[in-house]
Amino acid sequence: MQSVTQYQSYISDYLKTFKNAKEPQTLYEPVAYILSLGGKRLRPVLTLMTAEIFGTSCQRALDAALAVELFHNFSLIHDDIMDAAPLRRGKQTVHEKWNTNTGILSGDAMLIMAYRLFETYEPETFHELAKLFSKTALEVCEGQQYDMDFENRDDVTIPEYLKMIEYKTAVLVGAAMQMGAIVAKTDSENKNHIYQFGKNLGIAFQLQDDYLDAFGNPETFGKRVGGDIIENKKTYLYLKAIAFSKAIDQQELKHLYSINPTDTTHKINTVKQLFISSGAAEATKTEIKNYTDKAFEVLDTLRISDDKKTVLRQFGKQLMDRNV
Ligand code: GRG
Repeated sequence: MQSVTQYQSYISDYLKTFKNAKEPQTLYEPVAYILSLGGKRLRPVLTLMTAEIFGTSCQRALDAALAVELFHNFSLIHDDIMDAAPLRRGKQTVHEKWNTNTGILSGDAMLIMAYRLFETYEPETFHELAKLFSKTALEVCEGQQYDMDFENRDDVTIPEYLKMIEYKTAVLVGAAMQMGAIVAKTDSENKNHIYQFGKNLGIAFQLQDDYLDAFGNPETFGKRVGGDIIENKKTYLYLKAIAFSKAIDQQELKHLYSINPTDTTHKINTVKQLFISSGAAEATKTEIKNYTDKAFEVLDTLRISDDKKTVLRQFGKQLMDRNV
């Protein structure tokens, strides 16, 4: 097993060989740009790590890992367009730097580039990877649509919200890990269990993302802190705050989530205060831990050595404590 930093550097090195000058530059420059912004490379790291956990060289999993990262970056470009987000990874979003149509088309190209990377595998592995990828991509679309639908609803429940983040975010984390297992040709039980591990970790990861969006450090978070509040996004924090609050605070929260002031400072600060005083901030932390623990329970069912389980557990703990 190798360190996360080592896996990250394999991915960066591989990305350098992947980026060759192609025409039209107007299509490929935004692709190179978003990939150059880095990010944590969480998903491809998990693909490489899982491949090694199930006994194959992580080099064999590089194409699958890159496919996952390309897909993730494609979805970020499109998500930023949908959200009209100005910043991604602390830099201008693709549609801000170029324009919306460029963002759409370069994103589409990335999705196709991702599929093509599976062509490097033998037919059986190719088939398994492509099948998982298509299923996952459709679920991500469904998750995104639920997210958009929720913007127009006042009655979103916590289970509905959890389902939405499972689809929008967590299934890709599960798939990233299962891809490593597929490349390593482990048995189907291991493949299913590692998917469940990744999915639960992915739900914890998205809840942490919600938490950091409100309470993260603006210098390290890479996105506008308070972005979800400004956009009136009914995240886990909001739903819990509504559930826990007395009528008067509920009314204030609902009012704040119905306005779009030019100066957002007061709105962000008041909402954050209500998240804390209602107990929603603490409940979100607890739920992050619950989903991380759920992932750890799955570890017991995996047929791998204890030291490999320790590596996975360590990774989960780091994610739970992250601040970027
Ligand atoms: C699948 C065909 C198809 C369309 C995509 C736009 C869209 C539909 C889905 C959006 C999915 C999305 C952006 C979910 C959010 C996931 C998330 C938590 C992103 C942040 O991930 P990090 O923190 O980012 O890993 P870095 O920058 O570290 O890579």
